[in-house]
Formats: sequence, structure tokens, C-alpha cells
Amino acid sequence: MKQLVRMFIVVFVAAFALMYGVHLLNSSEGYAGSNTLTIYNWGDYIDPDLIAEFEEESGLKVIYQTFDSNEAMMTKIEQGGTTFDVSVPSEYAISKMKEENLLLPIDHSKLPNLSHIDERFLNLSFDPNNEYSIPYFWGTVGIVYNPGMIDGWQIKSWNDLWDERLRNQILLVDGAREVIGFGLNSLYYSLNDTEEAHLQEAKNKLASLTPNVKAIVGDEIKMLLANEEAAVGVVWSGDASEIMGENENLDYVVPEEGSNLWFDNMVIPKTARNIEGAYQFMNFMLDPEHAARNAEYVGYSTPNKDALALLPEDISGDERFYPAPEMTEKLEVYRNLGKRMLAHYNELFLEFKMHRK
Ligand code: N2P
Repeated sequence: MKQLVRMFIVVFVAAFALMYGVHLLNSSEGYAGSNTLTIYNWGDYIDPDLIAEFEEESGLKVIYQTFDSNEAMMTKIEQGGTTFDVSVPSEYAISKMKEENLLLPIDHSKLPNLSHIDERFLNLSFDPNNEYSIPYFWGTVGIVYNPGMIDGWQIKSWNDLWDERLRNQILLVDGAREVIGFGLNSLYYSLNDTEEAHLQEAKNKLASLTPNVKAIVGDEIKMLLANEEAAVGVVWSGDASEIMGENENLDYVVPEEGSNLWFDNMVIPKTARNIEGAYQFMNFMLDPEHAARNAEYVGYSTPNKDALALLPEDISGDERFYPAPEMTEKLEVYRNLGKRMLAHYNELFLEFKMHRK
């Protein structure tokens, strides 16, 4: 009997220890030991072969998680409980995260491959001297469209989207800044406008676009447009380039009223556990050969000048995706409008989405 009790205690203690261990692992999401590196990136934003190669080269196991908007990413990091070692916010999010003390400063001496980045993408106003962020991809927001599905019509402007020939033909990227931004741009306001009257005007104008909007979608927007499920999409440039690689009938335009120029950069969140690993990964991605392969795979534009030189001419010479500096002059970069105004943009976007239902 005594033996039975002892056995029971041993089993009980072992089960408890196991449960406690599982709890410890779960309580800090993503963290599974010092030989791991946790990356939090946009969906469809890396060539998976590069992750495998990095794991082999570094001996680290990569835990890879994705997000589909800056807002979702920031909320998750702000809430805590995560151990992301590297993330890839856009410029206004970087500025906000800096303000909220969510990022670690970056030691450039640990990134010898930073020398491959084109100066044009360094030292930008959202992060002077790249103290907290390292360029990953850049691009524009625009309209990808299928002229064959709309009688050969060449779309040129945001205002074209309201044309009744586009009934139920438009797919929109699921982004608050993007949608409110083009609403403002269609009225010739800045996409950083904070005047309430202008924002309400944009909201009402967007509400009147509803009959033309087929859906607001995430990364599946590429598949839907490539399969000709809709004639028009409001997308990030790199998505357009990928769609056009799948279906030659499509074209991409940055609307004449103006649009967004964006920069996504790698950062080390304050929550990082493997800082050395984060540097190793960033330096790996800055290597020209890796950056070129990544750009070719995901379709986005690389800020790495030595990677650009390795890309085939039909990619690097395509002005729709590698516009010359004078072509991007009239475009606007999203500014960090402050916590309250950014929340207000999100609300307006949510109201627009509800209005559709
Ligand atoms: C990739 C999303 C790119 C984000 N799926 C543009 N900032």
C-alpha cells in the first residue's frame, strides 16, 4: 500500500512538473529557448527557402509568425507577452513604436551588410540615422486592373474607382491607412490629413464606393485578381507585381491624385530574447544575393542597391515598381499622426467596413 501511495505521489509530481513546463513555454509566446529566433513579419513577405538557409547557417531554429497590418502587429507587441526578436513595421508604425519605447537601438557595427543599402533609403525622417530600423522593402499603393475585363479601359485615377462600370468589381486591401488614405486623396486632400471635416468627407465618399466594392481582403487579394475574380484591386505595389507575374493581362497604376510611398524596415522589439540572433538574421537578409532572391520571390522592391544589380532587367527596369526618385516626389509617406488620430483612422475604416454589410 505504501508503495502504491509513493508511486501515486511520483506520478502526480511528474504530471504537475510537466504541466508547469508547458505553462512556462506558452506564457511567453514564441519563446522556446536560446537557440531559437522569433520573427514577426507581414504575410507572404519572405522566400521560405531563405529561412531554411538561415537556420542551417546559424544553427538557430526560426519561429515565424505573420501579421497583416501595422495596427495588428503593434497591438500585439504593445500588449506584451510576446518575445519577437525581429519585426518589420512600416515607417509611421516605427515612429509610433519608438515613441512608446517598444524598440531597441540598433548597433550598426553588427550589420556589415548595411553598406549595400542605397542611401536614398537611409536616414529617413521617421528614423534619423536608422537608429532603430533597417530597410527591408519599399513601394507604393496603387490600382492593379485588368483592362480586358473592362472594355480596354485604362484606369488612371482614384476617382475612376467610383465609375459605375466597376459595379462589384473592386477588391480592397484590408488596411486602415490605405483605404482612408485613398479616400482623402480622391478628394485631393493629404493622406495624412487630420482635419475632422475632411475625414468625414472622405468617410462619406468611401461609403458611396460600396456598390463597387466586392470585398476587403488580405493576402488572398493576389490569388483573386490573378484568377480574374474581380477587375480591379487597390493594393501595395509588390502585390501588383506578383499578380502581374501570374497574369499578364493586368496592369498597375499609381493614381494621378497622389498616393502613398511606404518603407518597411526591420526592427528589434524591446521584447527580444535573442538579440545576437536578430543581428545575424538582419545581416543575412541584407546580403545582396539573399535580398535579390527575396525580392524576386515576393515581388516587392528592394532598397538594396547591390541586390538590385543582381535582378533581371525586366524587374529592376520596371518603372511601375522601381519608380525614379522624381516620380515618387509627389507621393506622401504616412506620418505618425499620434495615438489618438491613428485610433480615429481605424474607427473610420471599421465604420466603412460595417457600412458594407
Ligand atoms: C506583404 C505586405 C506588404 C506590406 N504581404 C506593405 N507595407
